[in-house]
Amino acid sequence: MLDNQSPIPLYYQLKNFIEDQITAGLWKPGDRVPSEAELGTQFNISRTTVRQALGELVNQGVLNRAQGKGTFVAQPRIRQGLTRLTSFTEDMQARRMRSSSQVLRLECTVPPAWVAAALGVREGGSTVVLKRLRLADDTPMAVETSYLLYPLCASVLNEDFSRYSLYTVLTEKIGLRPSRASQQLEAVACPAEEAALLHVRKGSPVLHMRRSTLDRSGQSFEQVESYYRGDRYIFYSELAVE
Ligand code: 16G
Repeated sequence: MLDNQSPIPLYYQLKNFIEDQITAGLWKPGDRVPSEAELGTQFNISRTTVRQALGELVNQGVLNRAQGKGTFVAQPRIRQGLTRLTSFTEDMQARRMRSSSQVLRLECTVPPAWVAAALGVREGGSTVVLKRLRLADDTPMAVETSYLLYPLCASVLNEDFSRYSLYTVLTEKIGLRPSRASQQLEAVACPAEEAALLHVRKGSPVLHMRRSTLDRSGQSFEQVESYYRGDRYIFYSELAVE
């Protein structure tokens, strides 16, 4: 099935073949991919060639390797636009996925310096901190820590965020409607604590984000720090000249 005479390298032809199997739905997320030896025999190519094809697909996140178990077709990633201000709950609803949260921390706290500066909290002043593990269809996707203005948001301390959306509670109970936000993201190696929560290896690539959310008057009421799984998310934006 691979063409020896083609100027296209054999490893690249095998890579295309595997991607075609996945696109056609013949190999499904979670399916085990044939071993290097099996693919080598099937296509009459060397194991080095097979290894190169599989290695590139692993690096691209198309396949996953599980130590001692083999190579598997990766779960499809969530494609998340970066232009609309939405909540995790809304994002999952739009994909017909079930969102849920584990509340890891909800209390009044003295915030880190970057939060205090951004929210205009005086030295020694407090914020409400809400740290959650966010899950989609029961799979851990992100760890989010939100710092909220205090005492304005004090009533959220009594809410059950394993069931309710923060943005819904802020809008309906406090009249704080998220209207604008600025957000930055960078790739980092996943710290140990977040790795355990997200079920990824410590040091694997994750997207570290900070968001500053403003209300209609332009006041920032929320500073968020999040770690999103690099193997489950693609962030994209559309660009135009001007
Ligand atoms: C999103 C936001 C987060 C916000 C949360 C509210 C990012 C990258 N994401 O996950 O800032 O706090 O939505 O979600 O910052 P909720 O209304 O579903 O609780």
